[in-house]
Amino acid sequence: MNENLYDVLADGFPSDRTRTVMELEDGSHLSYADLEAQAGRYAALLIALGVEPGDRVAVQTDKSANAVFLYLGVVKMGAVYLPLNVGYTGAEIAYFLSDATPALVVCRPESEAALREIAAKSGVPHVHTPHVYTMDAAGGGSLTDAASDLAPVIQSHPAAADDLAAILYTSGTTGRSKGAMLTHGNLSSNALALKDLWGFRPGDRLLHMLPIFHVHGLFVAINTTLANGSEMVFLPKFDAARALELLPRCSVMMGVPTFYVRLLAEAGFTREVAAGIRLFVSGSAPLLEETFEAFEQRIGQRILERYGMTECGMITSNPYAETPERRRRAGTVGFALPDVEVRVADENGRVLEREEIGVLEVKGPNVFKGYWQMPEKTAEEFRPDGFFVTGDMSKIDTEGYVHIVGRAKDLVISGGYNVYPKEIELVIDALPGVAESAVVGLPHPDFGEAVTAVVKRSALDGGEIAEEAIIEACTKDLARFKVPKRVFFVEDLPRNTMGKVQKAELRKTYGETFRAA
Ligand code: MLC
Ligand code: AMP
Repeated sequence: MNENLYDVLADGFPSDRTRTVMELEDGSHLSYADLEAQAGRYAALLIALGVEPGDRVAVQTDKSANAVFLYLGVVKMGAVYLPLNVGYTGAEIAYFLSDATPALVVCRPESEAALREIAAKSGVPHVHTPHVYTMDAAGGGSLTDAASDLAPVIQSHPAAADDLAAILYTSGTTGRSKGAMLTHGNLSSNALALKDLWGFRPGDRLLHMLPIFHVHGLFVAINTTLANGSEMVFLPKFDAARALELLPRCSVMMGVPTFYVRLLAEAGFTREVAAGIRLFVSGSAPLLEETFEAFEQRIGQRILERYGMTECGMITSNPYAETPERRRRAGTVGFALPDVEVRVADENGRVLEREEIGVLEVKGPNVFKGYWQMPEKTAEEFRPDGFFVTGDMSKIDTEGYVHIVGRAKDLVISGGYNVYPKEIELVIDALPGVAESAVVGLPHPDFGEAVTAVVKRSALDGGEIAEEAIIEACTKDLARFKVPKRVFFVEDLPRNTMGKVQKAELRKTYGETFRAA
């Protein structure tokens, strides 16, 4: 049997391929037949261009139906899909391209010239022939033009479950991003598990407002919907007012906590508006208990919180079908998915008892194959018995619910996007006028956490650098969601006796900064 993810998903496509797969912003509909034809044409183009199974295809484009079909076409012909956040700057992209050496790059038309230059420097082959193609926000551009006359590929590349389907970059504690290698088996096991676990049924319609270059919007939302052969209302981005208009026509919504905070800020978000939704899912960042409770009070539904990460897809979920003993519980992320094992261990790997706090470890068909070209890093993060060490501080309570109580890794999650302080600190420390910096996440009413920098100026360089200059410099090098929302200056960074910066102290000192906002 072909274990290509595309074929696994296609098993769930409706037998009547004229059925809708996506309704777009302008009200137009695309069918499963459109999906098959367009994904097949992209697959044909890649093959014609000499892209081979296992080659990487890097894609930095806006969210569109064709961007989804391109993802499916890449997977179908056996290449490895590498999505990149449109917020990433040239400097960030240069690293990804040099590390992943894709055979083909697809970008926004406005970044074509810059991407060509970066691709040439990064060793992307055939750049002169040209293997840098464009896709605009509506899904048009040179890639779609080149594919338009081709006969769609029908047969998917025969892939084994262990073959790579995608690489997603996740920032690292050292400041260098790591490419998480996800296999066909990783992605299909997760899609099939979620489809069953969350009760996907005929006629479901998902409100899709997430970005599609990360696990949540790409794999959890899209793969699960396709595996069920159902529909998505597919919007370019989250917009609370549009959500209010569309919710009455949908049955499932997935979002990061910021989506739910913003919905609750709308007076028009009422029980009536949400009455047709059978499932609201939250993840990618902790959902505050107060949000969970306010939502239940206003809407009469409990948000289902689940937990996952780039390396593992979805790991745990609160129950879909609730019983008096097993309800969706605020502040917990529920239970391991079927076939997934979780345990809490100390830093030496000793497994802890219920209620004891340690680091969550995961094993199962969802767990990635390793970091792209980083065998040592990969080995460091796996236990000898195959469990992956997530870096999330957690406990499993006496009833078996998993709680994420913090992070062993130095990580900020802002509006569902991960930001590794080290990456920002490296940019700030390189500025003239800066002696050193520490970046922390502070509580923020909208984003959950806000990236904040605390800086010690350097007397050597005049000692005058201002907050605006630091923010401006960061904006040049870093995606906007990583740029500090505030910068504070100190005489000295607080350190412990080992000389390590005490970030907890900084979080306490500046903790109220955004609360009133
Ligand atoms: C936008 N901005 C952000 C930001 N998003 N700043 C910090 N954090 C963010 N997440 C910046 C903008 O650049 C702008 O800055 C300013 O904030 C205001 O923008 P906005 O219009 O309010 O932002 P908006 O477009 O509404 O975006 C907010 C958002 C979006 C929350 C809707 O970030 C989003 O869709 N997040 C979802 C992220 C996600 O999908 N994560 C899943 C990862 S997978 P300026 O300076 O230009 O004014 C994963 C695994 C798992 O984690 O378990 O799922
Ligand atoms: P990413 O690397 O972008 O995939 O982000 C994964 C990280 O997001 C996890 O390691 C957790 O720290 C965090 N995360 C995801 N879902 C949740 C959740 N429901 N509660 C708390 N943290 C979460």
